[in-house]
Amino acid sequence: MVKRVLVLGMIGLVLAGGLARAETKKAFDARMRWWRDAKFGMFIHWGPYAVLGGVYKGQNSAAAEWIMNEDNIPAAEYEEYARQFNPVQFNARAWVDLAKAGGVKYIIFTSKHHDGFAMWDSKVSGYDIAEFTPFKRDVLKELAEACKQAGIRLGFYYSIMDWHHPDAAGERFAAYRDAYLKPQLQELLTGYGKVGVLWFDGEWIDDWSEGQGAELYSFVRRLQPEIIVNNRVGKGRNGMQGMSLDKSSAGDFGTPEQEILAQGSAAMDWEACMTTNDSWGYKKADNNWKSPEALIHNLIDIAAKGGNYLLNLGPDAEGLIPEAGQERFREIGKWLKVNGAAIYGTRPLPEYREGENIRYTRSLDGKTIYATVLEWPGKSLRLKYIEPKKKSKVYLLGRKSALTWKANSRGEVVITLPALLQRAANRPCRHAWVFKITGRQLPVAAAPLISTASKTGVVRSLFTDSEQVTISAPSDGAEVHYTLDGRTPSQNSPVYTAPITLTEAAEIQAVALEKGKVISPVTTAQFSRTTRIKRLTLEKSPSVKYPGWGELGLVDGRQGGTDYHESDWIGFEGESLDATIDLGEQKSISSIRLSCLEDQNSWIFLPSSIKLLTSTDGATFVQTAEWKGETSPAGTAATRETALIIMPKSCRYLRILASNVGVCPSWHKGAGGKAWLFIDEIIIN
Ligand code: FHN
Repeated sequence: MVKRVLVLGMIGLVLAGGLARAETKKAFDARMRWWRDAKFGMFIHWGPYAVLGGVYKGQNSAAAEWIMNEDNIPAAEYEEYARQFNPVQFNARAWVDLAKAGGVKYIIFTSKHHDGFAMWDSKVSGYDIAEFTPFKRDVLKELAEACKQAGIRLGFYYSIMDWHHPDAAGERFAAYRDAYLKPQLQELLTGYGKVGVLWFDGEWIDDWSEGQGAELYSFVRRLQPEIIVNNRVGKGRNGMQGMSLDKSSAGDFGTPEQEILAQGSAAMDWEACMTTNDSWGYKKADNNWKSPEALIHNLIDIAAKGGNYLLNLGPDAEGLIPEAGQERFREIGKWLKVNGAAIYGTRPLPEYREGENIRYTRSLDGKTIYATVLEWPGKSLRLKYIEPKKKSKVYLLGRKSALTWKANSRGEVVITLPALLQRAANRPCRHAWVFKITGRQLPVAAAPLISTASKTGVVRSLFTDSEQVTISAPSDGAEVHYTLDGRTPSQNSPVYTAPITLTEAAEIQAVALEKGKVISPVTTAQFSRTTRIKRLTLEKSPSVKYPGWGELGLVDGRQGGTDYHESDWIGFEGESLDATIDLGEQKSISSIRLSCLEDQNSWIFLPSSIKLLTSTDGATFVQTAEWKGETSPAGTAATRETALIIMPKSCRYLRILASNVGVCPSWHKGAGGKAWLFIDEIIIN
C-alpha cells in the first residue's frame, strides 16, 4: 500500500525490491523538479476515433474520442473503423517539431484510451495499431525516438476503463487488471525508454478502487522509480476540480480538467489539462478554437498559481494536426521565446495574490520577480507586494535597457513606460508583457503548515481542555521558529521540535529558516478555548470535502454565510447530524438554535426534522423538543437559522439529531441523488 504520510518530512512510501522505504520530501522534490520547471505540456489524443472524426452514420456526434460509447457503436462495428486506421501522413518528427516551436517541454500521448485500442505493438493484445491496421507501425516507438532527439520528455496516458476488453468490468475485472492492464503497462515502461509521466484516466469505474490505485502506483514506480504519476491512478480526486481530497491518496499531482484552480495549492502539485478547441479527440465539426491570447493567459495564470498547463491537440485520421491547433501552439511558442523566463523554472510567490490583470512568478532562488500584465498598462505600471530594494532593477522582457521606477509611499513599485512602447508595434511581443524585477530576496518556500489532530492547515480552531498542535517545515533542511503570542517569529524565537499542547488561547505564528535566513512567509493560526462546553462528539464524520473547522467549529461563535464553500460549514452527503454535547456540568438551558444552509441548486436541503434530547448522566436521554422541517420554494439559496426554543431545562448533556432529507426530491434536477445537509452554528443559551 502506498501511503502518502507526512512523517518527519517524509512523503510517500515506495516499495522498491519488496522493501518499503520512505520517499523523503527531498527525494520527492528531486523527482518532481523537471516537471515543476517544465510548466507547459502538449496532450495528444489520437486513436481510431479519428477515423470517425466525430461523425457517425452521416450525423455529427456530440462526441469525438467518446463516439463509441456516446453513439452506442458495437465493438465489432468500431473494430471495422480501427481496421481502416491508416494514418500515412503521421510524422512523429513533425509533431515534435511543433511541440518545440510551441515551447512545450513534455508530451502526454494516449497510448490506450477508453476504446481499448493500443497505439503501440502490444504483445498482450492483437487490438493494436501494429496488428489490427494496415498502418502496422509502432506510433509510440517513433514518438519516443523523436522526443528523445528533441529533448522533450514523453509521457503516456493510459485508460483504466476499457470498453473493448471483455473482462474490463464485473467479476473478471481482476483478470483484466492482472493479465492485461499491468502487462501492457509493463510493455510501456520497459519498451520505450525513460517515460516521464504516466497519466492514468478512466479510474471512476466501479471496479476500480483507491487500494488498487495505490498498488498500481507502486507497480509503476518499481518499473521506473523516477516516473511521475497523476492522481487518477487512484480514486482520490475531487471530480473535475482534480485535486486529491486526502493527502494519503495515491498519485503525485492533481488533475483539474478544463478548469484552473482559483488559487494555487501549497498542499499538492497540479496540472490543468484543457482542450484547444472543445474536443479531446479529432472532431471535424469542432472549429471552436480558443484564441492564442486566451491560451497564453491560461498558461500565465496557471504558472502564477504553481501549476502546469497540459494543452491538447487531436490529430486527424491521416496523422495530421489541424492547422488551427498548430497556429495556436506556434503563437504560444513565439510568446515564450520572449517571456519564457517568467514561466519555465519559476515558482509562485508563496503568498499568491492575483493582481488586477497582473500575475506574479518568481525565480527558484527568490531573487527575481516576474510581474506579467495581461493588458498593456499605458504610460506607467504600479506593482504591489514587491517591496523593492534600492538596488532593484526593472526590465521589460524582450528589451535590454532597464526601466525607470520609484517606490511610492505605500512601498509599491511605480514603473514608467517609455512613450515608444505606447505603440503596439514597438513592443517585444503581443498578448501579455513581463516586467522583471531583480534584487529583491523573496521567500522561496511555502509557509509552514500548522495542524491539529483533526485538521491540516488550521487557520483557527476552538478547543475545550487542551489542543495538540503540530507544525510542519516546508522542506527537509528548514527549521521552524514560532511564537504563541502573535508576535512575528525570528531566529531568536523557539525552534519547533515536537507537538505543542495548548491549554490556553494562543495565536501561533511560524516561519521557516534555513541557515539562519527566513525562507518562507509567516503562517498564523488562532486558537481559542471555550469553557461553555466540555466536549462535542459527532456520531458520523462529515464529508471530507466539507469538514468545516472540525466539530468544535459548530460552537465557535462564527456562522457561515450563504456560500457552502465557506469553511465554516460542515457538510453531510446523505448522512444526518448526530451531535452530543457535554456541558461539563449541570446547566440550565433556555434555548438552542441550530443554523442550517439551504441551497437547493447545490443539492443542499434543510433537515427533515431536528430533535433535541437532554440528559443528566450522558446515558439516558429524553426528547425535549422537535422541529419539523419545511420545504421551501424550489431554488432557495439562503442560510436558514432554525430555532429550537425549549422551556428552561437543567441538563449536562445535549443531543441534537438533524435528519438529512436523504435524497433530492422528485421535482429536483438531482431527483434521487444524495442530498446534502450543511450545518454550522449550534447556539446554546
Ligand atoms: O473521458 C476522458 C476524456 O476522453 C479525456 O481523455 C479527458 C482528458 O483528461 N479525460 C476523461 C474525461 O475526464
